[in-house]
Amino acid sequence: MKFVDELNISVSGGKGGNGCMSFRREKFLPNGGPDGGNGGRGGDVLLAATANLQTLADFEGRRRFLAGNGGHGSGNARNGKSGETIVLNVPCGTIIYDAETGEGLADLVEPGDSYLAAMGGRGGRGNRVFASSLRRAPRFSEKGETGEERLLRLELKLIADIGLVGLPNAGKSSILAAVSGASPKIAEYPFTTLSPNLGVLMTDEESVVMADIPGLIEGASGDKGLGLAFLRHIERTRLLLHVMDVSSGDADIIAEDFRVVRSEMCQYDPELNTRPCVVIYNKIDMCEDRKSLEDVLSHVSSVTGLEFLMVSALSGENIQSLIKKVILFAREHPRPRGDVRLFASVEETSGTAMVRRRRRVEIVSLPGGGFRVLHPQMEKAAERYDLSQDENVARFARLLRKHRVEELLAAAGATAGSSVTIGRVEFDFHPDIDFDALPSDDETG
Ligand SMILES: Nc1nc2c(ncn2[C@@H]2O[C@H](COP(=O)(O)OP(=O)(O)OP(=O)(O)O)[C@@H](O)[C@H]2O)c(=O)[nH]1
Ligand SMILES: [Mg+2]
Repeated sequence: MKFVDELNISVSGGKGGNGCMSFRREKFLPNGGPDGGNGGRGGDVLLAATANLQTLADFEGRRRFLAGNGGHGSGNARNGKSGETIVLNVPCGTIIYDAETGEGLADLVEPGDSYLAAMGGRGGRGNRVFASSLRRAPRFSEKGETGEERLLRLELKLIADIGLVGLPNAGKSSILAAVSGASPKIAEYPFTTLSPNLGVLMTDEESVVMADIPGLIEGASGDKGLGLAFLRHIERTRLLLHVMDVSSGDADIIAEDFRVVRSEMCQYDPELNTRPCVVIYNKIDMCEDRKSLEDVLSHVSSVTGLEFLMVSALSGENIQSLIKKVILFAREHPRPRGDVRLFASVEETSGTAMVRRRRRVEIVSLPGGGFRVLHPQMEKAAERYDLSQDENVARFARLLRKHRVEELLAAAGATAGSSVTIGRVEFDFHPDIDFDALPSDDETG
């Protein structure tokens, strides 16, 4: 399957169902009470991390996701059904950004981590809810709110404990295959690996995840070869295995190989060169003079100063020692849960999405001469109040008065007849409405 590690998607919560205005109608009961039910909540869109995926390729075909709408309320106090929530599965290591602002929203690391990406709209209340001892026959209901709509950028940075780096053809994929259950493509030509492979080393107590990425070449940081775009997938590892083909037995060639890879990693992120690293001298089966190879490798290692291991992925020589080393390292350096999260914890993040912040009213004058009122609560109310019902018009007017919108509009230069937009509602400005003449109501939303 194609490997995809970056893309944009748009998500929308479902619309809340409308509340219903209705009165009980029964034989011998001419003036039944209000019995309009509430609209159902719109469904949410959630993103959830799963260990079964290793790429965002599933999103290639479809980029727009809408949760289900809530059902409308009806008479007889029947509430509408909640809209269907949809859960989009993403690989572990998916980072979610707001595509418009670039703000980081969540980092889904562990299987099961989830993020509330778009909340469904609230259902409108039916007239039954508004009945009180003073108002026995409310002749209004609310409309459902639209769901949240967001454009998100998903970026995958795989989660692995160990990362394999090295020149093309060094034997990285062969090492991965030798130590784990993975079976990546292996071939005698460079750039066999075109996208990251993950392998898992299982013991009775633990499982260690190893990532194999395409080979790095000189100039990778200047976009040569394939390697650089994939270095991000070893960013979140705790140990690097630098795999080198030592079949030449030549100290200069081997030292140059080391230098090239380290310098490319450094140009991507200098921190990668301070990451714990074990040098894996691979293909030792190809050297006949083992003694002189050992001398060469000891010399190179005295220069690099890094721990090393001589192995053959092909014959299996020293592969058990490599496995032991890797497992010991993982055991001694466990990944603290949550350490790679870039943002507030997932729970908090989804919490913030639900907070309705209070904001000051802002008036924006539009190029065509009209005005737009910006205020989340009023925008929602404009949507919720069914303004074809007189009582709702009165409620909405009272909400405007509560927030002193009239004065603000006048201050901004609005005059009688100016067009005013709040959310999706547009009306003419009439600064002389006598609010006190409107029917009394304490429900101002
Ligand atoms: N003789 C010998 N050949 C090996 C050994 N390990 C790997 N090879 C061979 O080296 C070639 C490259 O191996 P890969 O595992 O594909 O190398 P890679 O580093 O993943 O290469 P890219 O994916 O292109 O970066 C293949 O032909 C392997 O069979 C080894 O220990 N001994
Ligand atoms: Mg490979």
